[in-house]
Amino acid sequence: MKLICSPISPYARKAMILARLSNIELEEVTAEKDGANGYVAGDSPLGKIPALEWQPGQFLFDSPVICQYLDSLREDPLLPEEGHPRFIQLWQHALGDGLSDAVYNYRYETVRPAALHWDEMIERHDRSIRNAIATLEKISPWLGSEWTFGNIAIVCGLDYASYRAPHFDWWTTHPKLAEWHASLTDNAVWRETYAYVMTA
Ligand SMILES: N[C@@H](CCC(=O)N[C@@H](CS)C(=O)NCC(=O)O)C(=O)O
Repeated sequence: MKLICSPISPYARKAMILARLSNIELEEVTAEKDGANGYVAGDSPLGKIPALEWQPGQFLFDSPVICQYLDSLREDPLLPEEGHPRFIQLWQHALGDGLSDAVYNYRYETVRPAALHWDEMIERHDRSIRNAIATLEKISPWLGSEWTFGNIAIVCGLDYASYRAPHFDWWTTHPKLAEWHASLTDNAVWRETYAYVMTA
């Protein structure tokens, strides 16, 4: 199967991690951005990545759908089938994705020329990032040190936050979360999918 992606997309990286954990072979194709069209090779009408060619010429999106599909191919799916445990995992996954969304939106508000900055919107995204990280710090003792459906999204969100918004310095200000994060980074799957080159 072909995954249209970018190595720095936290959403695409979730699918890359899940595929590796599940021994699913994906052809990872880096999409090119094309102005107003977004990622044109994405085969998503929204111009976004990731997109997964799950049937010839047919593409699944967005990343939670792709992850649930890849997980459904496993003999032992990570996502519990039903009930409370399922929705806890989906909630944790949404929290990780929500952190990525907030960092993504924050970045696009702040990379504009200063005259176009909208301070209230920057503040809005800043608040989401801080609140998401504070919530993660609180729940970190219960997340466990293995790749669950939720933990995949949380690790991707935190790494993306470290890369795109390093001034938040979440790993210093939230030590329990930093310790939890470290417990999931000493493995081949994390290393193989980590594409960020820190400049600061
Ligand atoms: N909710 C979507 C978000 C995907 C998304 O925003 N991807 C970004 C890359 S990290 C993108 O394609 N941006 C291009 C654009 O919006 O033009 C998902 O989980 O797949």
